[in-house]
Amino acid sequence: PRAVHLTDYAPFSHIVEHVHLSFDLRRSATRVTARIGMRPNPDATRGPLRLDGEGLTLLWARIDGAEVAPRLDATGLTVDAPDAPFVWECAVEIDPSSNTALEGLYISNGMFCTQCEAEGFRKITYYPDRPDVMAPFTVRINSDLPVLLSNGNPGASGDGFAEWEDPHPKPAYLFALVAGDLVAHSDRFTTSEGRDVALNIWVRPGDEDKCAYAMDALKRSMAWDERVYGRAYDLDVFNVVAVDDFNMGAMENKGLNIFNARYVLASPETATDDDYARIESIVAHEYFHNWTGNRITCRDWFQLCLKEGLTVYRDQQFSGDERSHAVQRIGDVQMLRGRQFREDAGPLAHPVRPASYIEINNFYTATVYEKGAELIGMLRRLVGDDGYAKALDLYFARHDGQACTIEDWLAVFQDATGRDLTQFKLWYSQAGTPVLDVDWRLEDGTLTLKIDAAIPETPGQTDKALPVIPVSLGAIARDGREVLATTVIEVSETPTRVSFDIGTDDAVPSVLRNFSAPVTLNLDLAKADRAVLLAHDTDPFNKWEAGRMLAKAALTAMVTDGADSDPDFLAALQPVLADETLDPAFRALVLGLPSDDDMAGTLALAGQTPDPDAIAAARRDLGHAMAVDLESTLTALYDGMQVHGPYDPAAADAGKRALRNAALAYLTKLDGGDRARRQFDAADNMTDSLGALVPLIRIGAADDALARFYQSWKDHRLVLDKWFSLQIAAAPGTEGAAIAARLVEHPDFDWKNPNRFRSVIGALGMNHASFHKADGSGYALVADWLIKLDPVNPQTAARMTTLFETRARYDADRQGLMRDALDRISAAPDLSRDTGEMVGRMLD
Ligand code: DPP
Ligand code: ZN
Repeated sequence: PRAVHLTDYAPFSHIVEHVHLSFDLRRSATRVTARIGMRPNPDATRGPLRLDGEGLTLLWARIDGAEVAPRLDATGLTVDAPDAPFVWECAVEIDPSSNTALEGLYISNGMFCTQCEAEGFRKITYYPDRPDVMAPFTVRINSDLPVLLSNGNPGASGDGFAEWEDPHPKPAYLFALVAGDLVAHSDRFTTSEGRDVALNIWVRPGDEDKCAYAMDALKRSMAWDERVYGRAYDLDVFNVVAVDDFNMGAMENKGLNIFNARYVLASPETATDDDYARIESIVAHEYFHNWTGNRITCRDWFQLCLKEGLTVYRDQQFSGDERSHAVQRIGDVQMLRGRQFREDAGPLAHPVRPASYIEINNFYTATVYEKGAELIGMLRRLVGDDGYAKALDLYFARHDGQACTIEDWLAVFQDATGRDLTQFKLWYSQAGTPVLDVDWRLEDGTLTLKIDAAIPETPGQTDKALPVIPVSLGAIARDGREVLATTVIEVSETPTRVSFDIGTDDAVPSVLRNFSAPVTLNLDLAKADRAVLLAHDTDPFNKWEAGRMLAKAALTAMVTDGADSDPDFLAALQPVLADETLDPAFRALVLGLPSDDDMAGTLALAGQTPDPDAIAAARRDLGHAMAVDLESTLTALYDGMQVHGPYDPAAADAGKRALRNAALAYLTKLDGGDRARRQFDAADNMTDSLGALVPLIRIGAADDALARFYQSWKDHRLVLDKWFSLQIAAAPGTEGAAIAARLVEHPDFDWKNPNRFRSVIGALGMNHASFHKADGSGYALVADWLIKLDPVNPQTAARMTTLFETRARYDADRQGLMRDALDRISAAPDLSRDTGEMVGRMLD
């Protein structure tokens, strides 16, 4: 397959003025008739009309009413068209019932639904399937199913049909259609512009009692976007549909968002606090796309971060405002490090704006999304809050209705603030996580920092120039006073030297506050100095980070030198955990240890070869030492953080449950599971139920609880996903591989459902010691199943190959076994373009 290059962009030959689609829905023979008004594009080179199309049976085609015979090939058709405005019409037949790839029009549990981003529309009809072709759509759906939905506002409807009209020009990737036996949870919202909007969350009958939280999150998102960005909703209806079979999290189709059911449905009995938080952020994310993505879209798929980085940034801001900025930031950074830094350090590293791709679906990555969001945060730090607000106003005013580029985006910042962003722009084109080596000295009351910056090599990129890096810093005296308030410096050359008069030599620098840039920081601090920051830093991120660095140092010493658990670390933790002035959610984060995968990456970055068994053992031993050493504090937290009254998913109660359950996880190492079993028996919500079940799984004492959990929830898909995934992901030792091998035989392992597949095969990847089991059984099982899934659902298979992206970290034996697994996948007959590209990059 050929690669597509950013530099090859050319505008489409024609302008699409209007699209009308008519669907006769039938399970295995749906007929789609299109009538599309077009005219030559004065800004493009003249040529025949080329339309994308895949897997379509063309029944007839006409131009201006006269039958034509286009030249058909595997990826579309070509036809000569008049050098003047004309109407293209065609009818195609497609087979939704055999569409297991879940791209285009498919059937999930009897419901017709679509997924068009990025290039699924070409599986519905012939069309210029590219984001810079925007047009208003009208749609007619003919079907006996009771609920028929498409984008925009409802038009006429009656027995067996419904019409929809979307006045806002949109690219084809935002097209959506849903038809099924659905019920709505409905509400209304009046916008700041006075528009009365009908809100509906459509679900399968029986699920309507699980929509209230998503609806609440939607209304709060609508109000927030008006308040913070001045953006109001622009249609009379906003529909959300929950679908069981879905490759991604959710999709922002104009006026008709389609969601993976797991990110909509929640009740206290079935969803955890984390599920609620994720529902809130994804509902917000998709809603915010209405302006950042839909009203202003991307010129081409290389610009994906234009909508995704910005929209992730906006949803993170929203969640921070609704909950806690500190807790949100720590969670976002954990995710960034766990997924994006890992990606950036391996064979799949790519710039936030890639320069080429074979299959665009492979670039919906942590780099595009999460690092893309970090770039927005850095821009804001560089131009200030007012500059950011002015730039965003200009962006919406200047580009509404357009398909834009990163150049357009940066130009609004330059024009609104006068700031030259040439050096900043390097962030978009260079892969790799910059490393900052910081030397510091404190003499005569002056704190001096020397910062060396470099970006490691990544595939296809060796010599890199330094992008400007905003580094936020302060200093804390050893008696606990802040002696330097937060200041942002710009590292634009290497080395960069700065000094601050802080009036004391008895202080500790606090560098990269609030994680002001997505970089790796090497700053040599003594343990005692880190303990000062853990106790006193006014920046909550760096307060947490100080504890994390102590934990990593302790674990590293245990793994590499066979050291005992570090008593200084344990002593430094205790007062923070017991500090009643600190948010329980924050304290829960302080109590968490770095994951095995995080430790493996940390050791690899330090030039060592991580031993998965040794890492797991060190984590277990340190956890046990924490339990013993902190037992009275943990017991007090367990008893004191109990939440009374009806379940409320909001941050305050969720934080208490998080801290209480974190304490329980440690105490379970000491009490043989007595408390956990009692909590499991008494729990009236899923958070407390799993808060007890997971520690029991970890100590190998959950057989009875798991059996009861299965009996209670075997008919509830989303909860059963948890049952599958937790017993694999939390399995002690290296048992996860054998448990996964057993669970793939379970009658409820419906492997064609992406959520279920991920909750078994993906869950094994979340159990580091089991996936990397020395006999290679973890790798082999994943490879077997990816080979099996690939012909059925290439997108989900390709995504999961990333489990192998860390191969280079490990010892020669494991590397060989992982290569064998990749070789086997690569040799599979008729491997998809998706998986082929991913495996190819990893085997290069
Ligand atoms: N555009 C979707 C999202 O990020 C993914 N396809 O919400
Ligand atoms: Zn998005």
